[in-house]
Amino acid sequence: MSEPALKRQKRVLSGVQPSGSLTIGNYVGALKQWAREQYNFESFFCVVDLHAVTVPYNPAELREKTREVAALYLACGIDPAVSTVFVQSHVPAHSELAWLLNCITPLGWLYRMTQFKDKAARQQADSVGTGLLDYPVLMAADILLYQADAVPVGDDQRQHLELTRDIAQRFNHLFGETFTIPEAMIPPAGARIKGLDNPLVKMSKSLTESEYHAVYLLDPPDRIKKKIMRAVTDSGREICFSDDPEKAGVNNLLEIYEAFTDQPRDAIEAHFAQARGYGDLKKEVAEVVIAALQPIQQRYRELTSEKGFIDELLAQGAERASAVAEATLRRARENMGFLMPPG
Ligand code: AQP
Repeated sequence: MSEPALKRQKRVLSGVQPSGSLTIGNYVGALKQWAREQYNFESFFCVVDLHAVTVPYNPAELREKTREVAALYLACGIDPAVSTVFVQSHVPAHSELAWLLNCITPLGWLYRMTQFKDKAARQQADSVGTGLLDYPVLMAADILLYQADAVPVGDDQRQHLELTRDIAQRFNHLFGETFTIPEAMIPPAGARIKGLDNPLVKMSKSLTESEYHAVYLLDPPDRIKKKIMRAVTDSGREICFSDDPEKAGVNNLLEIYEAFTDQPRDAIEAHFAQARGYGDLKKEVAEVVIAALQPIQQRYRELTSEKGFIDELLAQGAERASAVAEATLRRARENMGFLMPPG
């Protein structure tokens, strides 16, 4: 049976891939918003492990990172008593709905995705997996299964969200009202943090060539300071927000400061007007990042010291998520004309 859409609380669904160590980009673009919004919505947050296998990976590391990412969700403020936290592959409905949606998604829509083009370009052309191209369809399934109204993500996921909306509209048009059409929820600050080593590219957990590219949530304070003090800037002195690619490094540091302090831009520029140079800016950015990550790291250590705690929580989360996901999947299958099994 379909859910009574008008009666239920608005929902959010989001996830992060366990494809590396979480960065401050993942934190301000996604997790920080989730922690804030969980009280305004019925919330589902999953560790999207099926997405992490769309590029070459190490199985033992995948298992370890899946637990690590789940523990970091909680350490960053996701309350499992309020939100449902689970692992994507523990709810098989994600894979099944992805198959159904594959069959109504034109290939041309997928070839246009910039993340596919970027990630495919990092591999030998003949070893790019079909899953990498199909990734946004699985992401659409993740979102549509929970009838999510909003999806809190960083700016890089905007195009995938648009595709999810297109797929949902196409399905509803072909088979009748089945899915809620979701909106992207992009944070006002920190929506696209750039690499410290190259402020022209997005900071990514899977870009590991340079040890100075990203600050990771579990980096010790001295490493964080070292990375930020070495961030690429320019040869000028002016500390202000700017779209000029020449000033991208300073702009990125200011955006990190903005995202971590929640201060308005004019107050930040006024604050740094007296700075003696970029060294002062970097020092203060390092201080606010270290101060914000310290309690997260402390909580992470507490959560992971209790053996089995995270696994138990994920089992409960999968049960709660499955109940919602199965109901939507059943409705999608019925509407598509599949003969339903008895019961
Ligand atoms: N640099 C960033 N600034 C702001 N938000 C960001 N996000 C990622 N990087 C930044 C947001 O974090 C969530 C993570 O999503 P994901 O793990 O599914 O994949 P992604 O978007 O591709 O993130 P990464 O870190 O770049 O992962 P890899 O390297 O594995 O591809 C999303 O909400 C994203 O917007």
